[in-house]
Amino acid sequence: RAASTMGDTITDANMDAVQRRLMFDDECILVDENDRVVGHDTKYNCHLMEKIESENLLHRAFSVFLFNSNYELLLQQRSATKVTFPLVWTNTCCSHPLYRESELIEENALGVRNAAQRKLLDELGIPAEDVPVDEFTTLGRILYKAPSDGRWGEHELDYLLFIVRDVGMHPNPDEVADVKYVNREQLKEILRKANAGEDGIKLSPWFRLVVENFLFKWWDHVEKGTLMEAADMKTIHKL
Ligand code: DMA
Ligand code: MN
Repeated sequence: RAASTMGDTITDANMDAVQRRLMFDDECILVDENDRVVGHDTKYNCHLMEKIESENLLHRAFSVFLFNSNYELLLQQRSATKVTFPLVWTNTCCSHPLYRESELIEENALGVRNAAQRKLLDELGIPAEDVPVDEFTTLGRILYKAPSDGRWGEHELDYLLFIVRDVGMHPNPDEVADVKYVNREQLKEILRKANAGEDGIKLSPWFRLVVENFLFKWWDHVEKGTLMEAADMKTIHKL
């Protein structure tokens, strides 16, 4: 295939058709470092490292952490066809609020929560009624940059959303290779394997940042039902 001459980098020619459509149809929200909306651009442009660097493009994103009633966290392994970070293990669901009225609503991050509900259905087949937008807790925001390969990467202002619900699920194979609920000990074992390079397990850079900075202390709040106490929507953590 065409990519063989350039490692595994995905080119326009060999990009998966489903992922290509999303790259051009999804219009991401451009923000400044204070999360103020400054414009919009295609998902394609927002994830090209060259554009990110030359135009300092930063876009808004979200990361959902869904726990069941046993307080186990749902992880997903990204599909092999994802343009960025294929086959890495990560939190439940990640994507971008789009430049459209329903997903630009800033009050209590409702736009981001609407987008999260949309993508939990698209990626994991979780019905909207199983993840009501009012059930998400917005814990905080992180700003990070992470190359995926030579050509693609992330530069995001990422909203961290937690939800504790038992849900129905039908993963979409275009998006998701595998799913798994884990308790803390099981996640620590996955981290150990990823760090040791065992079983080919890789973690996404944003999931790693959340794990290293916040996840285990927030997990205590999940179990105690005190997540609101941990929320800080004033700070933007530059990681
Ligand atoms: C983008 O996720 C968002 C984060 C926090 C990395 P993604 O690459 O899974 O987006 P999409 O599902 O829209 O392809
Ligand atoms: Mn992104």
